[in-house]
Amino acid sequence: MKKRILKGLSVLLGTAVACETYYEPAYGVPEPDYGTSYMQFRYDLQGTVTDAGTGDPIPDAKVVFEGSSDTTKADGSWSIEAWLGDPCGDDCQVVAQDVDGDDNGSYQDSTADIDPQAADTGDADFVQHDIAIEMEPN
Ligand SMILES: [Ca+2]
Repeated sequence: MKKRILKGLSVLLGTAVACETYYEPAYGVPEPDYGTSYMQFRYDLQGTVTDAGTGDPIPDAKVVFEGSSDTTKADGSWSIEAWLGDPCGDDCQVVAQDVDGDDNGSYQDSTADIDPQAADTGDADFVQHDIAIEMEPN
């Protein structure tokens, strides 16, 4: 009885080892994957953030697009390069946030719909450089 179990085990183990050995080469050679998960669309966005009341530029505001962000410079300008797995289509938005509190004024978050255009040339897939975001003072 004990012998039969041992024999059975060795057969099982032998099979397992054989299977592993047999399949191992398949793991060592990654197959090319042309699925959509590897498609990336580059967004090249630029714009300004200004005070909705005075038109003055707002420095040090945070501008966010699909998880990528930039901080506005002294002249209110910002630029974001983002890579997305899917084009944002009709839902393209940027959000400006006052992240420095009452320094240089206090502003409400502002969301702007944008419409980046597919690029014919260059290496950016979608481009928009004239995104003007106005923030309302609190
Ligand atoms: Ca502020």
